[in-house]
Amino acid sequence: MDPLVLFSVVIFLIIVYLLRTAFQAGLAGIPGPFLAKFTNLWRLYKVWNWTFKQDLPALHEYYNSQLIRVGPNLLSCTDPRAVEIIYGFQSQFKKSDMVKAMGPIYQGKRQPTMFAAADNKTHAAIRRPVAPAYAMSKIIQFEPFVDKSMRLFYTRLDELFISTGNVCDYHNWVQYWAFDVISEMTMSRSLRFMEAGGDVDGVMKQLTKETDYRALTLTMPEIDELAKWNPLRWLSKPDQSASFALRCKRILQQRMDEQTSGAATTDANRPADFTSAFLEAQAKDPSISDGQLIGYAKANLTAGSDTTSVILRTAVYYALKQPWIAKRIVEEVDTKVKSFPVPFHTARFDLPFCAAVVRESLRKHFAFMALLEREVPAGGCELPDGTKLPAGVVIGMHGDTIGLSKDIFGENADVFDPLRWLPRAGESPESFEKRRKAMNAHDLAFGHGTRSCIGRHVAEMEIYKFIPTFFGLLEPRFVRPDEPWQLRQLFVFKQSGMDMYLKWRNDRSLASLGI
Ligand code: HEM
Ligand SMILES: *[C@@H]1O[C@H](CO)[C@@H](O)[C@H](O)[C@H]1NC(C)=O
Ligand SMILES: *[C@@H]1O[C@H](CO)[C@@H](O)[C@H](O)[C@H]1NC(C)=O
Ligand SMILES: CC(=O)N[C@H]1CO[C@H](CO)[C@@H](O)[C@@H]1O
Repeated sequence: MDPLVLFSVVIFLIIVYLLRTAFQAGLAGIPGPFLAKFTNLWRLYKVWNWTFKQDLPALHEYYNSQLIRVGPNLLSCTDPRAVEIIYGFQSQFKKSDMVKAMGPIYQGKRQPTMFAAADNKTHAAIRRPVAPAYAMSKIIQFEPFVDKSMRLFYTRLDELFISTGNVCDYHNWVQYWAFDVISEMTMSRSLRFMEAGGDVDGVMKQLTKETDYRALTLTMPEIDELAKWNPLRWLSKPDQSASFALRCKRILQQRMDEQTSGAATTDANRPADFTSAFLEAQAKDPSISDGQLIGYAKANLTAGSDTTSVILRTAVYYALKQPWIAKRIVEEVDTKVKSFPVPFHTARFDLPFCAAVVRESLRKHFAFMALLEREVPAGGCELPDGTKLPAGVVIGMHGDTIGLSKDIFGENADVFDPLRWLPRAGESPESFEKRRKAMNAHDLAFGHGTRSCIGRHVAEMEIYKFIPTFFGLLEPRFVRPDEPWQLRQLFVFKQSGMDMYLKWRNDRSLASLGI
């Protein structure tokens, strides 16, 4: 055949394919960026450029629609009424294919994880046996260990920054702390970031690399395939040879050996950590491999440290940028708190303003950059505004855009204002309760429904305790008070540039923590 004819045929077929993609049934009428109708490359570029999450609200505004098309088969929805339809306990929507790229790889095979399981059976099989380990009644047993790591946190801050007057890179230190806490809970071992005062064995760096890579594969899972034979040197696919995995593996192996040899019982007061829960699950179901256990632990460590530190940065940032907030936290702590670290129960139930700051931080900056994607089930669905979607279409909401809903969160939804979580002057208890319920039902910070965050209580214990303890003990001051923080937005939203000077408040010192 004439090469020119062949070439024309190929071009023709590509055009037909692109047009069919763009004008597929049920999606053709939904507005969105022109390129996004044809290819995921549009979104890949936005994610790569860190502007996907940031530009999403403006895109909805530009197209003046609660439903926009951000990929050939992907819709972003900001209609609060759709939360229950898409994520509710009764919903038949399953997780989209994007999560396939999420499972950790062990010995060349992708391990099924709770987060990444798409169908409800696999998901239930993974989640059900371990769910009890994440219940509040179990998590609260870890409070002494959270306290211990808080004491270490302040001891290190005192040594390195308070007593020397050096600048504290707060944005990093909260992550060291969150990491150490979650690794204590997961495997009764700390990764010792706080002791090192920095990265250990390049673990942190590796983790960022891995999550960055994941952010891109989530947009285009094909990248994962490409990376298998790695034609592009810059696309280095992270794998189990990485130091983080090796370190986890070593620690977990130790933990498992201890468990089997009975040595783990030396500390009788120690609550069973997640490793014990994994091991129990494995004893019941021997088909769960050690590799899976390591994958699980690693996934938990990543799920639990990046996200928690995002919220700890958000809360402290806005409290210092709007000094009335920090002032009010301090007043509340001074009247109600008797001991440090602030006990979880006090922090959660006796400090309404501090609790409101936590809720507002969770609302203001959703920790992930991606939509919470779900697939329209067989038979299609109808959205509250009457739009009908065919089966197989992927639809998602983003915590940031839903958080901007004025109907739900009030006219000032775009600003950080903890007061929205408290009764307003003159507001009747009934109308506050109604408002509060609506906000709770549309708060996507921890997701919603059967796939919502299983680690929520872990995160809440850390965050609720941290805020009043921090402001109760220290007087933080930004080094560059007039400059905004810097935002990195690939897989998780990550803030930096929160350098600060720290000093103890009046009569406070390490002794306030019983050290
Ligand atoms: C402030 C901290 C945290 C935030 C904001 C957060 C947020 C979320 C969100 C939004 C989801 C739902 C994802 C979806 O619907 O696609 C989720 C799921 C999940 N999170 Fe968290 N998370 C946090 C901390 C943690 C911690 C500490 C752990 C582990 C101990 C954890 C483990 C998980 C797991 C295993 C899932 C998957 C649950 C399932 O699919 O059944 N998270 N998280
Ligand atoms: C995103 O694109 C803009 C404009 O081309 C560029 O200035 C910016 O550095 C990019 N950001 C990243 C993170 O690549
Ligand atoms: C999974 O969903 C199907 C309907 O799609 C339902 O019949 C079944 O009970 C669900 N299974 C579990 C374990 O929730
Ligand atoms: C994010 C993630 O995958 N977390 C894991 C935490 O541990 C449980 C218990 O085994 C796993 O099922 C989860 O997948």
